[in-house]
Amino acid sequence: MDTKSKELFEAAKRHIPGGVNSPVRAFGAVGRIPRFIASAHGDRIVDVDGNEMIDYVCSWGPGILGHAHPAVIEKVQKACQNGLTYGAPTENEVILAELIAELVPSMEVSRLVSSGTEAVMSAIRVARGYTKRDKIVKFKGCYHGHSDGLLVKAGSAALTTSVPDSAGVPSDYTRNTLVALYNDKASVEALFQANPGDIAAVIVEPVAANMGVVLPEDGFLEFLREITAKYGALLIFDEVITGFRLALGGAQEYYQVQPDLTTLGKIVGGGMPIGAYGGKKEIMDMVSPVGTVYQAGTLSGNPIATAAGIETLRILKEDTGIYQRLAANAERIADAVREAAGDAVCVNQIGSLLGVFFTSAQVRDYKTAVSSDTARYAEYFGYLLDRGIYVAPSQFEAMFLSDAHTTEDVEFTCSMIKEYFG
Ligand code: KE4
Repeated sequence: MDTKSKELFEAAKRHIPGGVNSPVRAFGAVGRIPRFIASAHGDRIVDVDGNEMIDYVCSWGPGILGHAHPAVIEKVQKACQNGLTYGAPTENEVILAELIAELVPSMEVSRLVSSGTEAVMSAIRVARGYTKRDKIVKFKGCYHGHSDGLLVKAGSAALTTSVPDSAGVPSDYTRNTLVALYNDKASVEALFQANPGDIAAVIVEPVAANMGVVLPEDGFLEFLREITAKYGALLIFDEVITGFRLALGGAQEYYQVQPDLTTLGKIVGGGMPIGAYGGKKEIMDMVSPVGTVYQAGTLSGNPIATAAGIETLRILKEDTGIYQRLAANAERIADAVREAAGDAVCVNQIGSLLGVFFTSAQVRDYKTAVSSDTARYAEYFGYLLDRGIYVAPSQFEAMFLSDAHTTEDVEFTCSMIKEYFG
């Protein structure tokens, strides 16, 4: 039953584009009315019609501890008593920057912003300022937020031409964005050979989680580290999803590959709007007011968001057993899908991230990801939703686990998945 969601959706569409403040929330890819959420605690979310669901979206990643974690809420409520924002430096920002540097050693110096998009656009600007080069390399199927220069995908000319995949982005803004293929070393090599001395940076999701979940093949990340160093380009790990999720130190700890710059979002804010970018002091000293790369933000590092971020990272730091628990639950679900669906689906899982692709191909890149049957995924989504299980409303997103997912809820999820594939 979704009466109230339907009413709210109609009202929302009168004053908000598509009725949502972020496109994926509109459930367009799955052909259902989006559920308007009223509350969330632990691994459950409750919509405005009172439907309680087990949540595997976790707000697209921030919710690694589960919703409304008491200690985080307590810190946020306490911070609110002292005002919401000052537009001036605070102790919390020092504490969070120190925590980031401790947990992600490559981020010796970092700057807080208010979203992952802002973190990525700023890191790209720093890379260009530091190398005095204009071109950047991204990978088809990787998403790095909605800044103009990154809203591109390879055109039919494949790797070396890029056309904007959003209206309103002048082609001039994307001519410096080159597109390679994930897990395809030759495609990266070709771009460097065609643009020697012009590439400022390669930006990559160390685990791609925006074309569904696609893992880096052995040696791919190490290859990116080597080729960027060889050509004097910077390596940027976009860890907005993987940061503090794949390990306490993110994908760079998990894979033991150290980038020059890292972008963070989601978990670093504990559910409040925080993004961050950072790297070696030598590079980050490019950033104003020290250096000549300008970047600013009214609410950057505000006391409420930093209170949530600090408490979240503190809990993760104190209980690293969480990563084994998260992986065990994700593996349990991945195995259940494989067992039930056989070779009708490809399941990619790493740590607490998993992706279920309706294709018999082994999904290793954009091409194999888009070979999936999205209509079948929509049916799978609806079947689970109707039984109180809320997974991503798009084939090309990830399923997220939190530390609040109970064994009982994971087992129920597995039983419903098995019933679906029946
Ligand atoms: P935000 O600006 O949405 O905070 O972060 C952008 C971003 C940057 N880098 C990566 C790897 C990301 O996954 C994201 C945003 N992720 C999407 C989910 N795939 C956010 C959900 C949404 O767009 O509503």
